Amino acid sequence: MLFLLDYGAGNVTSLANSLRQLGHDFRWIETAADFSEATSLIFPGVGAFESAIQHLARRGLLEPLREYIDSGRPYFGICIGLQILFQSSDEAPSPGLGVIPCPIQRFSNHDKSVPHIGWNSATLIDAPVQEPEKFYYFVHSYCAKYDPEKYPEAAQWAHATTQYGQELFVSSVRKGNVFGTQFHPEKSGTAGLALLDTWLRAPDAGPASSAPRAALSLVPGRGLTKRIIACMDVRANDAGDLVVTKGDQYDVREKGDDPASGVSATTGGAVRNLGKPVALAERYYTAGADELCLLNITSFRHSPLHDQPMLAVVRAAAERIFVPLTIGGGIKDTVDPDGTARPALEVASAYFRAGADKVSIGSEAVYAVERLRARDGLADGSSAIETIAHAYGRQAVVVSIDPRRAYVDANYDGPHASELFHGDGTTWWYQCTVSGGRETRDLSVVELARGVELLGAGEILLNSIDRDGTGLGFDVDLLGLVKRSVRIPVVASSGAGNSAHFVEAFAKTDVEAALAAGIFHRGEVEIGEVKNALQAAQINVRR
Ligand code: 1PR
Repeated sequence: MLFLLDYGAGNVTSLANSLRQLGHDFRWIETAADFSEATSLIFPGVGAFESAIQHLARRGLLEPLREYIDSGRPYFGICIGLQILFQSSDEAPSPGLGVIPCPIQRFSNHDKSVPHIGWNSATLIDAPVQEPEKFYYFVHSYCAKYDPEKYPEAAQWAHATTQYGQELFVSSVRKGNVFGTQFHPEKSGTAGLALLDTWLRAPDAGPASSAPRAALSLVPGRGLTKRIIACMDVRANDAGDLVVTKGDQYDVREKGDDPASGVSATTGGAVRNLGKPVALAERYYTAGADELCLLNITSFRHSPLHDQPMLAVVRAAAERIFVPLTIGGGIKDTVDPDGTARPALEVASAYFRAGADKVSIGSEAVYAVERLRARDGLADGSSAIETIAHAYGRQAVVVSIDPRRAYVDANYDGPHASELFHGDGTTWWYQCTVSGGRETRDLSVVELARGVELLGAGEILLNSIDRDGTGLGFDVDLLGLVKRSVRIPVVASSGAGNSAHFVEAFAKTDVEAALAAGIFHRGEVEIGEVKNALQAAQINVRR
């Protein structure tokens, strides 16, 4: 019987969905006694090494896990489930299982963003023939460096390596009964599902090569691909159904009178309805989107966790799509109708359990940075960013920023004077907003981006209210500014009108991903077309 080991990390639901999709039965390890019934075991970790070790130790599962692996029965570790096999991790004081005598170390962020988030290739060390490149989804800040001179014994375990910037790391290990991947097969589309299925059909990995490993050199042009993300802004329409909508500069209502509702132009027409969220998500997954994003855009209103319809949408989407899913809107402390308080961490946990891989925090991140500023930059661990990053790892926390240009006199010398841009006879800085742009705050986009990075955000989703829905292209001034201010990945958003706009964003700035909504929903541009244009411009993408 196949068993899955769940220590409360984020990606167990995704793995369970993948196994169901592939038609494999499984059970969960609940107690130490369950290990004796397991004939194969998958440990799908994500997040923090220390919380994984502590959680297993608290539940009395750490030693039984070691005994299970020593017994020679098949083991497949994913991400933290791979890292735990190693001697130690820079991330944590607790030792690992020590099966592989080598430390897990942090990526250097001198030449690149950390975490390493996105699709990268895994090159098999002993591939008999040169196989076509396969791409898998990675999300981690720590790795086992591939260094046969320094760690010859550990290099013997290496099954595949991956290049990120100027570093080469072990992306899968294989020896005897043990197999492990640093990437997430459950989130790696058809390539990942095929890899899982192959292992499940023959889980005895077999002997690894005993030949000494040679040093490998970096290959120019190889490495992390640029991600293309489809975003669905979701809200209830006037009939109460959850629909994907799309605004112009955040106004999602039809212009002009709406005969059905009798609402006049002065108060706004009906909510634009561009389709059902789950059906659209499935369409974008099939079309090759590298990631999907679902944003509950009315969550600035009261958004209780009890009976939350977005949870059902996430659950249904996660059963059908096998690329990462980010959920945003309403990730904050809430109160249910019966008065039960739900801290942001509990709200996020409900979305992770439903199948989300990351949560995106909007307004609450602005308030958290304002509080941080009031404490002279001292983090106190209380914000939603901190509590969620602590429990699930920073890679699971995205901050969605909704900035708007604030126009000032050309001779402005106020507090944001160092962040001014000039063009077409105007001068501006980028000001943050909350509640879907309804309220501006005295905080610049640079202050917000740096603040959320300090609090523990793993990625920034950078919208632009000025460009949203206009089709005029991404605001490259804004992208460059934020990208230069932080060391975490940045996703460009708002304004895409054609494929050339994606090329421009990646050519002119170092953003890691670009997101669009309207052009994909209206079928004006296909995801494949965008990737063709990027490839033609020598920009590395997943095919
Ligand atoms: O504040 O934590 O509850 O989060 C609310 C979330 O909802 C935030 O991520 C915020 O950006 C989003 N949101 C709120 N109101 C709106 C609105 O449109 N009225 N949508 C809204 C933001 C922006 C992008 C959009 C891109 C690309 N949508 O998600 O998809 O601009 O569009 P385009 O390619 O068509 O130009 P909280």
